[in-house]
This record gives sequence, C-alpha cells and structure tokens, in this order.
Amino acid sequence: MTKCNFNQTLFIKSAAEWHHLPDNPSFEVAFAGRSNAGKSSAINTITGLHKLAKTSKLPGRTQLINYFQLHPKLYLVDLPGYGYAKVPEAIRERIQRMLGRYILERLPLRALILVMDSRHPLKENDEIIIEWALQRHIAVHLLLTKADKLSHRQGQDTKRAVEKRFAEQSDLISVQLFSSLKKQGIEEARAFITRWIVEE
Ligand SMILES: Nc1nc2c(ncn2[C@@H]2O[C@H](COP(=O)(O)OP(=O)(O)O)[C@@H](O)[C@H]2O)c(=O)[nH]1
Ligand SMILES: [Mg+2]
Repeated sequence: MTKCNFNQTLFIKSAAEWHHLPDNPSFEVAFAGRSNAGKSSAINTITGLHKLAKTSKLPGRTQLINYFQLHPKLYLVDLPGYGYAKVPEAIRERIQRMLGRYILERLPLRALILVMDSRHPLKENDEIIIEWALQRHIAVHLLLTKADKLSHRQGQDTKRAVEKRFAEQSDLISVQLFSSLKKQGIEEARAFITRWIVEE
C-alpha cells in the first residue's frame, strides 16, 4: 500500500462555482453527508489535523467545496452538507444539484466517503447520493460516525443492518463505525482512502 502522511495534508482551496474547481488533481476521494453529520470532524480526525476542516455547532453554514491535498496524486474533498431544514429552499436545491453534478460528472472523483450519524443512517438524501455513485460505479464507504453515542451492541446492529441493505452491492459499498470523539475507526478509514492513490 502507498505510504502517505495524513498529518501532512494541506488545504488547497475553497470553490463556490463549478468553473473554480481545481483542474489538476489526479484523483479525488470526496466526503459527503448531511449537515451536522460529523463530516468536518471526520476529516480532521482521519488526518489528525484538528483545524483542517472547519467544524460547527450551527449546521448548514458552508456551501463551499473545500480541497485538501493528501498526496501529490490524491485530493480529499469536503462537499457541502445537505438536508438542513433551516437553509432556504433555493439554496438547498442549489446544493443538491451541485452534488448530483459532482458525483455524476467530476472526472477525478474515484470514491466517496458518505458520513452519516450512526443514530440516523440512510436518510432519503443519503440514499440519493449512493444511487448517483452507483450509477457511475464509484465506490462508497459509509462512515457511521458518532458511534460513541451508541452502545457497542447498538453500533454492531446498525453496521450489520446497513451492510445487509447493500449486500448486493458489496463490491462497491463498504461500511464502518467511526467516532471523532473517541478516535475510533481511523485506520480503517485511512485504508479505504489510500486504496485510491494510484501510482503511474
Ligand atoms: N459525540 C460526537 N459528536 C461529534 C462527532 N463528530 C462530530 N460531532 C459533533 O457534531 C457536530 C457537527 O460536526 P461537524 O463535523 O461540524 O459536522 P458537519 O456539518 O457534517 O461537517 C459538532 O458539534 C461536533 O462536535 C463524534 O464522533 N461524536
Ligand atoms: Mg462541515
């Protein structure tokens, strides 16, 4: 496996519009998820850099796409969160359209990490994201975060139920429990990401 230093990940840029997206990354692994699911916290925990992605107690704050370079050939992408009811309808629709376009058309995109609160996995919008990724045969790693809020047993039951739901797509969909609070699941998440560093 390619060695890479997660804690040397660099912030590259934020983009608000399609034509501002970086045109040079070889490959991307993008993080998607509902607002407040724990996406930015997961990026920080996985890289070990606690100020890399901004976390917030107020959901729905950012509509920007943030790019981080993990390796010369691999960018991590923090996509805007979705599903937050207090965000105006027009902005929610704009985010949803952009996410669809990103997942269906963004050429460097190789894999998705879909961050979900392990207490409420697979909401309607999460299912839509998975559907888009499957249409394009993009691998999706379902990161069931805030596992510290569940008992060990509840966590295992949730993971098994989600795995069962996608048993027929197990070549493209993987599932893990994660907790930024307890630093649980870091190595498993890193292993998924480093699979996508392809040396020419
Ligand atoms: N207990 C617990 N709280 C978490 C965890 N991850 C994130 N949070 C909290 O959930 C809220 C939203 O986190 P954030 O990473 O900003 O979510 P994002 O909107 O998906 O980027 C913040 O208050 C975090 O402190 C976790 O693993 N366990
Ligand atoms: Mg965030």
